[in-house]
Amino acid sequence: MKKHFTFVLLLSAFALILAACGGGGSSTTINVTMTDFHFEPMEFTVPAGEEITVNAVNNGAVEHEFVIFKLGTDAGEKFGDEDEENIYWEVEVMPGQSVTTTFTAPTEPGEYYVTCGIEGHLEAGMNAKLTVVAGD
Ligand SMILES: [Cu+2]
Repeated sequence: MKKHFTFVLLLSAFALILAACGGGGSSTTINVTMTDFHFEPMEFTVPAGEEITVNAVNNGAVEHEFVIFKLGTDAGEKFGDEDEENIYWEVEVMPGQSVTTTFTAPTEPGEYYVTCGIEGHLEAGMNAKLTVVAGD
């Protein structure tokens, strides 16, 4: 009897750990911290076509952006005017500020390129990846 109880406890603990890690699943919330010059975390997974809440915090000393590109496009080696047409969605956050906003995730599953559109920030390492997965 005691053994069985321990086993159930272990299973519950395992399930909790899986839930805490997200189990590799998608989330309708993106929590991102921007610094000079980095996104933390650098990978996000969201369900296709859902409304996504973005909580973006800029802990840096300069303005930053979270720019999602259309599927199959990226900014190349630097962000320029020619990249504007490839932007799917973006938000800007002033230094020391935080912004909560929403956008609708793309309906097409895939890996979407994310960068900061402020000059020089892409080159400094501000890029990330948004993975869109098919919903239920
Ligand atoms: Cu930036």
